[in-house]
Amino acid sequence: MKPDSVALYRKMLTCRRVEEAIAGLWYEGRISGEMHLGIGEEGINAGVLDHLGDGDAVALDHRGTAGMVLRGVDPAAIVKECMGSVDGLCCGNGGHMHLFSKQHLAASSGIVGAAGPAACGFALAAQQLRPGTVAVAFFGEGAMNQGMLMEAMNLATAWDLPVLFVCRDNGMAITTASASVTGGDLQMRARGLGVSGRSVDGADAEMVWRVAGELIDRARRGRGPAFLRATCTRPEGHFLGDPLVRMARSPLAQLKPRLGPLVAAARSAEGAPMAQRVASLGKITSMLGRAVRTELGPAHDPVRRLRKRLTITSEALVKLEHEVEGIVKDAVDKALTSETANEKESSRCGK
Ligand SMILES: Cc1ncc(C[n+]2csc(CCOP(=O)(O)OP(=O)(O)O)c2C)c(N)n1
Repeated sequence: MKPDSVALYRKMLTCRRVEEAIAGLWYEGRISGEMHLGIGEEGINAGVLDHLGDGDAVALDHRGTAGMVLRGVDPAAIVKECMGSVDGLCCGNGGHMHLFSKQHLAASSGIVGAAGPAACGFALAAQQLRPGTVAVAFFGEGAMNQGMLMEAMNLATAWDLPVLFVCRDNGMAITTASASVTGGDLQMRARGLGVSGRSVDGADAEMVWRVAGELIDRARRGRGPAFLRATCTRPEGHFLGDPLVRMARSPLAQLKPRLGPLVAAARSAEGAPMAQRVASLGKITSMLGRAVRTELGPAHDPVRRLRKRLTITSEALVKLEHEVEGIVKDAVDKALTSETANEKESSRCGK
C-alpha cells in the first residue's frame, strides 16, 4: 500500500493551520481556559484517519481538534465551540475537550483513557449494526496507565471488536515523565491483553499511513483489535502557555520573577529536607532540558518532513499551500463574523 502523499500533506497542513489559528485566538484572549492542541501529531492523526470512511467511528481525547477536522467536521463550528459560542459544534457546552458530532460518528472526552471504552462501544455497534466498519481510539501514553483503557483492550479482545487503539507517545503526561511511572513495555502490555500491534515514528506520516492501513484492514476483516504506538514531539508542551516551554524558550525573562521565591524557599528552615529539595531542583532542570529539546526540528516535524519528500513542482506546492491557507482563513473569518448566536442555533441547543 502506498499513500497519496500530496493528499496526506494537504490534510496535515490543514490541521496545522486550523490549530495555529486556534492558538492565535487563545493568545488574543478570545478562547478561555486551558488549550491542548495536537501540533506535532499531524502525521499520526492524518496517517491513521486517512483510512476511515463513512460508517467508521473515532473516539478522541483532550487533543481532538485535528481528528474532528480530518473526519470532515466544519472547522468554523470547531472554532466557535472553542470560543464557547452557542452556535459552536456542541452549542458551546463542550469546549475543545468535548467535541462531538453524531453525524461524523466522532466523540472526544477530556477524561484520560475514556477514548478506549468509547471506541469499544463504537466498535460493538460496528460489529452488530455495520459489519465491515471499524472504530479508532486516540490517546496519549499517559492513558496507558489508566485502568479503563486496559479494561477496554481486554473486552476488545474477548469480543473480537474491530478497533484500533492508537497511542501517541510523547513521553510526557503533563509534567510527569511517563517512563518514571510506567512498568514494562507498552506493546507487551497490550499483547498481554490479546491486542497485538506495531510501533512507528509518528513524525513519518507515510510510515504511519502504511502501518495503520494494515492494522485497520485486519480489524475491518474481522480479525480483532490492534494497537499502534506512534512516537511524537509536541513543541507547545502540555497546553498553550506551558510554563516549562516558556522557561525553556526565554529562560532569563521567565526566571527573573521566580528567582527570589526560589532562593527564599531553598534557604527556609521549614519544609522538605534539603536532599529532597536538591533532588526536586535536579528534576526541574532535567524537565527544562526536555522542554528545550521538544522544539520541532525538521526531523520531528511531520509536516515539514513530508513536504520535503513530495515530488510535485514547487509551483504546485505553493498553490496547494495557498489553497489550504485560504480555506482555513475563510473558516476562521466565518467563525468570527457570526459571533453572536442566531435564533435558529439557539433553539437547536435548547437555549
Ligand atoms: C482520569 C483523568 N485523570 C487525570 C486527568 C488530568 N489530565 C489531563 S491530561 C493528563 C495527561 C495525559 O497524558 P497523555 O495521556 O500522555 O496525553 P498528552 O496530554 O500527553 O497528549 C492528565 C493527567 C484527567 N483529565 N482525567
